[in-house]
Amino acid sequence: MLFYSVKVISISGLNIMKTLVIIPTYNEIHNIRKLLPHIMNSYPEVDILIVDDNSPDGTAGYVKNLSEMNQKVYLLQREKKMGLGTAYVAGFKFMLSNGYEAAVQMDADFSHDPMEIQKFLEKLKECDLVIGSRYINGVRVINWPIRRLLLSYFANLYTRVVTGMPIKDGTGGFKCFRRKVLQSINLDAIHSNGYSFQIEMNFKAWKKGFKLAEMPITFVDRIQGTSKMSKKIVREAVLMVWKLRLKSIFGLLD
Ligand SMILES: Nc1nc2c(ncn2[C@@H]2O[C@H](COP(=O)(O)OP(=O)(O)O)[C@@H](O)[C@H]2O)c(=O)[nH]1
Ligand SMILES: [Mg+2]
Repeated sequence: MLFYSVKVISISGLNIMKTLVIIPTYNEIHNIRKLLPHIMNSYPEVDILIVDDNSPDGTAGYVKNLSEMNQKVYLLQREKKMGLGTAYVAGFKFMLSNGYEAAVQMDADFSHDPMEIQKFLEKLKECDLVIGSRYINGVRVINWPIRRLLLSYFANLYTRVVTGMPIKDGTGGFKCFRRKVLQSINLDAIHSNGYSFQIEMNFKAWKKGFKLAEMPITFVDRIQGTSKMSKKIVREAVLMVWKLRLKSIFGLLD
């Protein structure tokens, strides 16, 4: 009797877990038109979910068309702009209820290089949450005004000191989660939005004892579209780190 051993090798050479790439969008039509085909061609085995907040520029219309032609692309359309954090929470819930093993989160504006996705998935084999880091092994940020770089750098230093979490880039948005991390965090209790959303997710995963690993990435400022960063987002983060620290001291972290 003959036995055949069949080895499944994916087209990109990655033998990966069932993966969903989640991308929140607000007025990203110029970027998403290039980014989606880029990811689809480079990683034919991953699924992509766009969470759009009714962008006036028609981002959702483009994604909807694509999703009707391609089973790998999904669109979650929300009524109005509700912030990055709740967009990710909606994406994570979709990921959990559809049986994915890994979730990659990234921005739509090419600040996060889609070619790095492969490295995130490789790294996830040794840990539970991979955090793309601009601030390990030097500083790798391209085209940001010095003002914004300093704000980000010192926000990270502040976060590290207040929370005690040993992460150099806790505010970055290019990350990869194992299913069990998202399953164990109470997503309904996540209310923060901008930078503090990233910090809150890292902190809760860390406090639950999951293995976090930082991986060097190069962040390039967007060329198309505009940033949705605001003073409100910075203020929210300043307070949130204290809330997290105090809640964890008093055992109130949900
Ligand atoms: N769905 C949704 N996406 C958002 C919202 N705010 C920002 N985004 C998206 O989140 C990503 C990061 O936002 P961006 O403005 O580039 O922030 P910055 O990189 O910190 O300047 C981009 O893909 C945005 O389109 C929002 O309120 N809702
Ligand atoms: Mg950006």
